[in-house]
Amino acid sequence: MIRFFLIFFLLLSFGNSTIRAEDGYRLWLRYEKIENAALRQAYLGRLSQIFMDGEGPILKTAAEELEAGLGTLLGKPIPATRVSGGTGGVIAGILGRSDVLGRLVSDEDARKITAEGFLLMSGPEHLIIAAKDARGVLYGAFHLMRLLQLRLPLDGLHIIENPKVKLRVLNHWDNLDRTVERGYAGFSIWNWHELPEYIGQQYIDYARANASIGINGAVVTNVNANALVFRPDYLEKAAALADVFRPYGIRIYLTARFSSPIELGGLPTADPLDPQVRQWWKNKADEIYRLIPDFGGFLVKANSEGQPGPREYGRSHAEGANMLADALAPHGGVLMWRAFVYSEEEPEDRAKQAYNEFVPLDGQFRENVLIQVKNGPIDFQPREPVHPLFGAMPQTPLMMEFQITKEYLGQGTHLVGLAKMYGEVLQTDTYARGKGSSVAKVVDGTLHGYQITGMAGVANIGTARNWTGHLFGQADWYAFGRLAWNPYLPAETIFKEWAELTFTHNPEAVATITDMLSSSYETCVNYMTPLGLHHIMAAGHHYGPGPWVSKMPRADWTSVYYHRADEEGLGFDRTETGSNALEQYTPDFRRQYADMDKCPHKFLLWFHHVPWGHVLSTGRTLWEELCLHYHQGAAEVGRLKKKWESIKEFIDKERYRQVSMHLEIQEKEARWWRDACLSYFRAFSEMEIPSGLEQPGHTLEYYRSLAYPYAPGIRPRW
Ligand code: GCV
Repeated sequence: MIRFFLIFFLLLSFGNSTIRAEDGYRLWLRYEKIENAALRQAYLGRLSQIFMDGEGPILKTAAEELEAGLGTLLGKPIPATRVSGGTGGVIAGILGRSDVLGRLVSDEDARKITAEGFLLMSGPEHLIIAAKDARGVLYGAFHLMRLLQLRLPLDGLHIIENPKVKLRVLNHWDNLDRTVERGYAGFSIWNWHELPEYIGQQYIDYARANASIGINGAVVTNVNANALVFRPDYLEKAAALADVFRPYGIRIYLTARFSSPIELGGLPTADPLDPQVRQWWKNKADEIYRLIPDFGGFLVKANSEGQPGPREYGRSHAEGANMLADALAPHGGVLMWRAFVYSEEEPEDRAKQAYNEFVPLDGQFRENVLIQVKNGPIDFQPREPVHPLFGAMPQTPLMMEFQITKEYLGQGTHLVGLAKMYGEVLQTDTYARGKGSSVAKVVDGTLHGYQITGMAGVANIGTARNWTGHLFGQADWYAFGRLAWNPYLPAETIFKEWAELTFTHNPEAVATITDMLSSSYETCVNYMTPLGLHHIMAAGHHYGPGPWVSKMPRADWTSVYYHRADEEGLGFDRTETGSNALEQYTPDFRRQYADMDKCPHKFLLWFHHVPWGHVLSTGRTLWEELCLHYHQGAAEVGRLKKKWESIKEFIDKERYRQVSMHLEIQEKEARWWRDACLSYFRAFSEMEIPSGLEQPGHTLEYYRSLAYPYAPGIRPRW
């Protein structure tokens, strides 16, 4: 009897330890059963079975996803079969191949669907998912399930959705040793050591999650690249990942280290005009395509921050890029070449260098080259004006590079809804072709008629059980996918969707989460870098404030280079009297920022060196305004916490706790940012923090003395 109880007890405790509560692993794909029986019945009227018309790995995925997703949502098995002539249920497939769909979809609708797009249309007893290709069917399937997850009606449904951007790609800054540069969610999800044999479930779930938001490419290695990935055994590992991604419509890409012909091929040079070098790359591309027939192509960081490149041989970025593009072209691969370039010797304002390097090359790149441009001219700062290149390269496809991981926006512990920032950038008018030339129109190709278009997001994914470390980091991954599909989607729409898919259907809670995400971006800018300040974080790991950083191997890695605080004032003069970086923008764009008194405050110190006592349009001096912004930002985090607390009853325990703990850290760190920065700038302004505002709790020396050598995400070779 005792033995029986012992076994019973052991089983019970083992069972308990393996039953997981809501831990975030399921992301926005939770597919909880629809509680409302009448609604379930209404859905079942059209979704009682699935006719998947056609074959192939991606259609098979679509069928399986529908079967599993609808089955759980509707609480009843929904079997998928090949089309058998029936008319009820979901009828999904590729137009032109299916008689059934051909009869149900009008020519006019069929004409409107483009590559990877889909039609979702409801009839009396059926629901059609029609596309021109298999990916379109898969995206349509996920869209349908999103509608159900959002409890939206299917009556009279008639949606045509086409992706506005062709390459929707995650960039992983993941190293082969599993460290992640600027990664705050643990180690890399790619376990290269165990590949190709061991295929972790996370690879499959990663692919599903991406497909569900329309992401169709993944660069799995760091732009600070390692030539080893081109060694045959590593290529086999990459091929194994490609096999996992393929059924989800995702292509794999690799970063190409420009010096690979030397490091791996034993050649004496990597000169892009050298015939042997060109042949080496051609052979390497052929070898890759033999293993991975749908390989996407290469992403390259060249002549930047120590990475090798064509400039070492006196060749231009176009010559370097074109050599690699030529190797990929016969296989249909693309080359993504980064514009994040600044020279070691260049005394020029860093914000101007990429423009100077690339604009003269406009029109010189091969057709399969995209230039990948960060959203702003410096480096993913909390807020930057848009990169001047977006208004200046009409003949070269420019792809957007956003950072999803929060290197400069609170890393792994701050809640900051990045869709707000992405939207602000995408909606900015470049005036490249007169008013209405938004960055979104440049990126989606409508402004200049680019043939290929793309958007890249530096991933925030790691081995953390909830994928992103901070649970709300999932919202940034989700938002990136949704905006890459449609750069015009309002941030609030995305946040609302994510809140409901991820947490609850309670309208009050959804509204609160949407509000938290929407306001958090401005909040973070205020407590870190208000009024156009930038790059004033601690050196190396970029964790926490470091406006005093002045000694680094290069001046443009220091904070003092960017804020230029002196007894007179604060800010970087980028007008005619300073570096004149403003000149790189179109005249209409420039006009908004040239005059210190008219410049929008959010970019005031980006473009101007403003005297401390200068009275701004608010009636306050620069110093007072600065103090106010820092204080408002820190206070807002307190309000974020209160908002989260107000919806406690609607959130499951485990995830509620995770977010609460991170909000505590954020509040502490926001105050740290505020007090450290104001203590530092006060030494220049020689003015007091206005009475009525909380004074810093410590001396400037104390803030300067804080050191965090093991802050995560640091670049291994700094
Ligand atoms: C991948 C910044 C980051 C680096 C990053 C670089 C880049 O400098 O701090 O970690 O390197 O941008 O985008 O290449």
